Amino acid sequence: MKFYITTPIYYVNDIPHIGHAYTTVAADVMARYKRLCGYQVFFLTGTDEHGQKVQQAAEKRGVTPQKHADELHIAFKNLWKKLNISNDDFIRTTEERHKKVVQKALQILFDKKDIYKESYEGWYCLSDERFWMEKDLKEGNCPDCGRKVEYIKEWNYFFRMSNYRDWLIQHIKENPRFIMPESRRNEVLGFLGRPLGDLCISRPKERLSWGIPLPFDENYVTYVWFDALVNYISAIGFEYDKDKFKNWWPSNHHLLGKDILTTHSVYWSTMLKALDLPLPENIFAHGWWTVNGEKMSKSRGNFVNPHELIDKYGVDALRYFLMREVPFGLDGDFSQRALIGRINSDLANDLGNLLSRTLNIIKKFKEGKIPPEIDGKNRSMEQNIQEYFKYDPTLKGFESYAANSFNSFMCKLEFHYALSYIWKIIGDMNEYVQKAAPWAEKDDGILSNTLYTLSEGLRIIAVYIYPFMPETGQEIWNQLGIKERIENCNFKESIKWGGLKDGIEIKIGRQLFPRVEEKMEIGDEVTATVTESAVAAEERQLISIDEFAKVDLRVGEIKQAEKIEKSKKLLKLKVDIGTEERQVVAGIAEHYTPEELIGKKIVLVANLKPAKLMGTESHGMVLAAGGDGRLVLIGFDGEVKLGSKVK
Ligand code: ME8
Repeated sequence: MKFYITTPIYYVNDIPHIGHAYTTVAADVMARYKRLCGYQVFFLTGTDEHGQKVQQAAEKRGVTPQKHADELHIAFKNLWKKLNISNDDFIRTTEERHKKVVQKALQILFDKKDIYKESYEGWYCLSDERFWMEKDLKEGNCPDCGRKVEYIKEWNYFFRMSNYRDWLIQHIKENPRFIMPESRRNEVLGFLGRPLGDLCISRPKERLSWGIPLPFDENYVTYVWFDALVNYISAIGFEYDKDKFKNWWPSNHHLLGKDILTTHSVYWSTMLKALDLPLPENIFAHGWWTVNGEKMSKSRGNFVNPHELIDKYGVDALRYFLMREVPFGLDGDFSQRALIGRINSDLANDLGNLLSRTLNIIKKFKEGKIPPEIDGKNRSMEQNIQEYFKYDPTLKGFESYAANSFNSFMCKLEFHYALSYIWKIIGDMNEYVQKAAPWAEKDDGILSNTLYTLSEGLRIIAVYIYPFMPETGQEIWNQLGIKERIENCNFKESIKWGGLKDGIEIKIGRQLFPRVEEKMEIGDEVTATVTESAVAAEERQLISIDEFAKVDLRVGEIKQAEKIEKSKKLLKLKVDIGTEERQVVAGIAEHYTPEELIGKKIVLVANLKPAKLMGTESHGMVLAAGGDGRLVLIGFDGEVKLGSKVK
């Protein structure tokens, strides 16, 4: 079973931004998933280093195009490393292995008369590097990028693309998965419904010198798109490594943005047909990211640099956000606010808390070791879960149910569905832990079952999220005390219930996702700081505002105070909370004399379960702050009514 996936090769005219990161992360998610599923995977990315754009960028910097490309392609490699991209190869179009294949492909087409020379005149867009017919221009400018066009007349070489139009229409119609999503497929069919010209594949050297020379005419270089598209076959050995090529071609997915759908679905498909090669199984054109509603560009100053986001929020938070926020195929708008929202809710609250809660309870009640699943004299695991899960899928059934749905989402590149599906299960587990309340469980068997259920659920979730968040998936395993690396496991095997061995020692580690505090600034700008995770894991247990609201805090006044016999620390207080007087035992005898307490306004926890301390009943708790061996009662800065709620 083999799987070959590609990203576009990116122009080295500038450094990469989140748009480039988007396609590459998506390809990485698929590559990692398929590897886990046992596929032999080839994941290709790279850089497009010829053509006018790159030549101009080099001129601007006052360096040769080669030096420029040598320097700039590193920016892409560095970003992919930082994003944990697991590409198997990185192709540069200035490499010999690529140039040779481009020339070979040109020669094949020239020899079979699919390439011919003709005089040509028309409107040329420097930025798009293509000719337009006068009727296509928009107010005299390029209909695609809106920039100025030049009138050019020259001899050039052409590829007989028009010959393949009817065949291509039929291929697209017969293969619904060839172009995805469907809306894009219809767009291409619409484009092909109009007359299709031949493709100009050369540029005279006197106008553009930075390109691969045509093998049959040294006065010309190859059109950058003909050069670039060939990367998908040059990297895997076309015409120089037959076995390698046979193993990998045709590719399973070409992932790209909607901006370059025509070049891939029309130019590339017809080029392949002319070369007698089968077409890729799928070309997937995803949507476009804008930033706060605007097109991203350096000149607008809204260029989103992935390095900064990774430094601020972590690599997996960014990977998760890109894959979860927008359905793959639709356009999306990037804002830090949305990113922070995802981090705080999905990652910190839902996933991070679930792990830290589970592990801390295991630490506290089970000496830090994964407890066994079933205690003979107690309820079975199924009973345990069924009680809390009234709906399907139960956690236990999730290995088959979830795997099927998850796999079908992944095969359709519906990353957001795959993730929301997993987050539904994470939500179920949070509900489960809340209802099962293991911290209050007295029955040891039930407690063991609950804790096993939670840790085994987390172990499996880690496998599911690993393709999206490789570091987080592995970190969950590490903290559960599992020594293996997820990438060395088999997906189907590792999602089977019961894989977690009881008795292993957990290793509570870093907080998975620290909450990010959001601070609004002028306009729509958001600055954010990551809260430090220095506090011990137990203290980091965050609660929601609703959970906090469960504590009934009231203003009270101490009416009476007396020592409790034989106790050094305890005082018996009578506290007036407006509607009633409460008897409360407080451990403040070493810090206050009974007399000085009378008339003090204090904060009382009014809904605490009654307790007996040294034989005296206590109906609440008085709040005090400690430090340097001294306890100080919490009071008020001004007048407050007895019984008012403290919020
Ligand atoms: O077109 N939103 O390179 P390129 C989403 N060299 N994706 C975006 C994006 C955005 N705002 N901006 C860029 C080229 N992308 C050619 C490709 S392939 C044989 C040659 C992504 O550097 C998206 O994948 O302009 C888009 O198709 C690609 O970067 C364009 O990269």
